[in-house]
Amino acid sequence: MQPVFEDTRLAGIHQKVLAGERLDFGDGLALYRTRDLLALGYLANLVRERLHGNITYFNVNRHINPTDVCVASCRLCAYGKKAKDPKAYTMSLEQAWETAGSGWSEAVTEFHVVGGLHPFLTLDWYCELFRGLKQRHPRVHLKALTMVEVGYLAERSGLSTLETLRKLKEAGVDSLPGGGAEIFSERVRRIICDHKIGGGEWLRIAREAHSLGLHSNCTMLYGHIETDEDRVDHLLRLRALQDETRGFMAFIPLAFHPENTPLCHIPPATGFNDLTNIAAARLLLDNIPHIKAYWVMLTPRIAQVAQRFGADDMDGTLVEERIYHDAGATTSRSLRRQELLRLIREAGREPVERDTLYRPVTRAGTTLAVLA
Ligand code: V47
Repeated sequence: MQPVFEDTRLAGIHQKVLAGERLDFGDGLALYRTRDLLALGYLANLVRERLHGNITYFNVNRHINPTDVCVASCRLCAYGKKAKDPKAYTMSLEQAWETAGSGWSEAVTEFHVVGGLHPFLTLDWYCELFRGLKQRHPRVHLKALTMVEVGYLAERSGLSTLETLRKLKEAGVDSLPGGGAEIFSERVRRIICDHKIGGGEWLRIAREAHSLGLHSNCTMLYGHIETDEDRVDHLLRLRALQDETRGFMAFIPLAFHPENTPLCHIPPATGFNDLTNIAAARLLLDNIPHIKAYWVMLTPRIAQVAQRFGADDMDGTLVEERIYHDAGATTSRSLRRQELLRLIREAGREPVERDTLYRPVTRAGTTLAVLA
């Protein structure tokens, strides 16, 4: 029996989804403008289950933020501090290596390393950091530095971004996280992050990373001053780059947390908004394999529901999250593997622990997801 769509614009999209046809800009706007959230979720879930069946991925990772000192003063950010701020911190290399080894590091398969744009830390310092991490934890995948940090390090070292990426890869970087993309619209960037590289630059550096065989993720920051058109434009620009490179592994929609930022007057995103973004992304990004429901930002509750609205990943254990917590996130800073398993199973999905490249993690021939 054909489902009946309250919002007639979704009926046409349903036909395209069934035929595996690509959605266009107008379809994207219809996805963002519908109030028939359950129909939207139904459509996104069709695609999600076609791609991943009943599996929900998660990983055992650790965030390392070596410094919160940042020369940029982005209005969206509650994390970055000026070097002279007494509350600012910068780890020494030894501290960063020690941080990596602390916590529940025995099963960690990924270090997620990002931080501020520090005025004095050099490309050589970062290369030493990564070499030291690899030496101490040779089996742990290094997902490190956003396109924004790469652009800044290139500028400061006088090298091209391609050469900078080459050096980082030589030092042990295995892939790049998806942060810093925000919203590609220049009008919006001028207001929320005018000190950052432009959207075109972000995409150019991602293209270069992919050309070197470095995979990356990609993100979009929503829930501030962007329009529906800005969101669809952002997603379609990511999709166009993915057609070229196939280098993106996962897309992560990030809800803006206004607390402690200069944009604190903006009301925070709602659950309706969160689920709409997950579903619209799944439907528009037909060439990006995974959609992550980042539980820290969404709350574990919404991240669970998102597994029925297009998401197939929950991100990981994190151990110590700082960026969202400085912006007032009230979620925990970490989740144990057992808790992630419970959340996923309760949502009726089958948990699979993955590494950064989405290969199932095995230990002595048994998947860790099964062991736990
Ligand atoms: O780049 C900063 C955003 C990003 C705020 O690649 C804020 O696997 C909301 O990129 N409110 C960092 N968002 C997080 C990120 C990420 C997270 C999880 C997994 C991956 C991955 C990447 O958070 C920043 C920026 O876009 N951000 N400040 C704020 N006040």
